[in-house]
Amino acid sequence: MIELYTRCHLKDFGDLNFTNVLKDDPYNNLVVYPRSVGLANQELAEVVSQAVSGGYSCVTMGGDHSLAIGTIIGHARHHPDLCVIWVDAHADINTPLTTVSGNIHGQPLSFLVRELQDKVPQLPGFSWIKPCLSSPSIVYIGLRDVEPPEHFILKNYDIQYFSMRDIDRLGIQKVMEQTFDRLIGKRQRPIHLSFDIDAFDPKLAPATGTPVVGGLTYREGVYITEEIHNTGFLCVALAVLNSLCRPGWPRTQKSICLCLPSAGTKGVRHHHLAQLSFLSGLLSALDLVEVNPHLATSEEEAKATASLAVDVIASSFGQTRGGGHIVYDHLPTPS
Ligand code: HAR
Ligand code: MN
Ligand code: MN
Ligand code: MN
Repeated sequence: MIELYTRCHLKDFGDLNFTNVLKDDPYNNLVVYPRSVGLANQELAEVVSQAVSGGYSCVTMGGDHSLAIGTIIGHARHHPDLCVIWVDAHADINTPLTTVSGNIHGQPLSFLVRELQDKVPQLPGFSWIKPCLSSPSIVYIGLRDVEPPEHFILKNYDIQYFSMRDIDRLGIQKVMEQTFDRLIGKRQRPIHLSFDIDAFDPKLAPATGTPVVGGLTYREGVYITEEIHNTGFLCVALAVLNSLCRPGWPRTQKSICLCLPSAGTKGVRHHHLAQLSFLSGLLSALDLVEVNPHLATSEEEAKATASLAVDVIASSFGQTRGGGHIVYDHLPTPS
């Protein structure tokens, strides 16, 4: 499906088998499986960095959200200037000292944000980790279950977030505009999209571990990924327009948007741009996490959640609700 509608070339890097470290006692009698999670992420980082260095946009399907430690570190080895869009009901930025649950899936970002490191103790199994993100390079979308220490971090470390309330207030289109202004307004950077399926409303995505009422609609979720895909389109459009049209064409995204319709009259066909768009693109890595069919109470629930995940991935790579003409370039003529 993804290959058909987007013409992406797909390579399956296979499943990773992780070893559970024996005698993996909790850190502080609270944080569970630190050595196993640390080691799994160390291996994951290696594979992701290989995939990204091979020129691929790397999709990682989980598994829980602690895997973002490995995917973001691996991604950053090749693209140190990356930015992160974190779509989630939760902020996942507790430190090992603020967590109440002890689950590492509620803490991954705390290990990655440079500015936070004097507040983060080193867990056993985590000594290989090098923080690779600065706090203004993260934008959250969909939050509605944020604990007080996490809220303190978001406010005091200059991390932008759009809660469900902000989406109600602004609408998803403005949210995406402001997200891109923040992350790629000044310079184009690779995007790491970390998408937790629990960002969606539990009615749509019931098969997940920590559902929270009041989540994204299908349309809001897919709009987010369509817009992320479109950043690539604009990026390539910019390159094509710059090389074929007027030198010194205004370089802001908004002006490029306006420029696109006139590109055809300059001899650059829309079709041509569309074909080029998937060769580039700012989306450089995608995590799709917290889908857990075992937690479904029926087969329908499991299937609904999984097919939602497929739509998130496909629309991130160019499947559009408006239809695409990439695979269709002429109409049959009556004889
Ligand atoms: N904030 C809670 C904790 O730290 C909940 C964790 C969230 N669960 C996830 N991650 N699915 O997004 O434990
Ligand atoms: Mn989990
Ligand atoms: Mn999460
Ligand atoms: Mn979550």
